Amino acid sequence: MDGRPAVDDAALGRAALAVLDANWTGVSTVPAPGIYPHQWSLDSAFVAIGLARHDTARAGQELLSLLSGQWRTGMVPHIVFHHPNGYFPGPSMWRSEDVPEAPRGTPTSGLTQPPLHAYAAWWVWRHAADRDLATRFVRRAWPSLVAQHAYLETRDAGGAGLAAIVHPWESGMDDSPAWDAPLADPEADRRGDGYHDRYFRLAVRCREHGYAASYYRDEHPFAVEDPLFNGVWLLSCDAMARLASEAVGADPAPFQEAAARIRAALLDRLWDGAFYARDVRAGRLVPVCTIGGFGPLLDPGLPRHVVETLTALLESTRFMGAAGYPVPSCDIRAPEFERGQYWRGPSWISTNWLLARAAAVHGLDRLSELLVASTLRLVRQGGFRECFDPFDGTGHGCRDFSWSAALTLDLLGR
Ligand code: 2M8
Repeated sequence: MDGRPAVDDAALGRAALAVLDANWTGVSTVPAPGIYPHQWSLDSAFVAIGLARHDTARAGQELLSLLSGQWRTGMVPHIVFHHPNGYFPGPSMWRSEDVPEAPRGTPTSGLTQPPLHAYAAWWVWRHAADRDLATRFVRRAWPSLVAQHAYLETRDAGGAGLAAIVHPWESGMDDSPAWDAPLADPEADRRGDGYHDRYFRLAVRCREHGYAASYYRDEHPFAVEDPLFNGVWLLSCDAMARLASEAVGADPAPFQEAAARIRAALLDRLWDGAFYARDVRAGRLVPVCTIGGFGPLLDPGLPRHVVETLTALLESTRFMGAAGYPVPSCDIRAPEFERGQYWRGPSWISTNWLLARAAAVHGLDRLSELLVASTLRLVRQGGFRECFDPFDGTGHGCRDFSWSAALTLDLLGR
């Protein structure tokens, strides 16, 4: 499975860079031509990670360009619209310009996405050929990253130290079955609304309440503590602590303390033999195992017995064990699993990359290598597609998808 000749790697790397060049607008990178013609938050973090070893300046610019859309509340929006057209829901739905805290002249969405940005900034800093340039970039980004982390504290709808997402789009795993129960709504059933009608109505509700943290905390019907979102937040808190002491000359302690708080809350709130999303409004865990449940594995301080239980689940026939092209985004044995449906079954390069990192962090080198090799096999066979059938590797969704190309580049350079 691994042992391909270096010449193949070189060609794959060139192809990945060509995709990123084609998707570069001069300001930032679009996730894919046509379908996603703006700047997405999570995608930009992965793009910066992929560019880190190749182009420090562009990796930094990718993140700074995203942060130009940051709100005064500290929220980093999930989409920054550098031009008005081409995607629904676009600026006329979000109406960020009507919100006093949103930036003027740069329309954005009103939601956020997993806060991978501090980790991406740290990755750029760590791998930069030009350390001075990287340090200047980190110092520029630092106040925005600090504000983003403070904002996440305001999202604690459950009052226990975790950030709650207020819309499935905030998870990065839009159609995951983890959101089915929290989205259940007899009124919407009666109208015959599909997922996307519900998503749209929920986004309109956020807008009608000014995207206010107090509304999210007290009233909004969808408030979910997601293990991936919070695992990524914890990872970025660790990265903030490192950047504070290594690059910025700031106090790392508040970020170390935040990481410890999130770790304790993840174990206390979301662990029940596996990590599950918690529906804050219903006061219960959503009983379906998805790829999101492996998010806390990114934490270097996760207790050993939890790491062992999680990796046994990951390697079992419910995830990697029965899939020729892992890692499926949902437990293969769950009734909700659908091999071709967006985030309900297919394998994704982004989550594979995060899991390969998580395995490496815990010294699980064999597992990490297996994840790297199977991820490279997906793109070698299927190209830089958005996602892949976990049984036969067929590509689905967009072609020339930026994060698939960027993370391939990183895996080749490791
Ligand atoms: C998908 O999400 C967007 C909405 O934000 C969509 O479905 O139109 C997700 O896969 C998300 O994680 C990703 O950031 C975005 C752009 O690639 O597409």
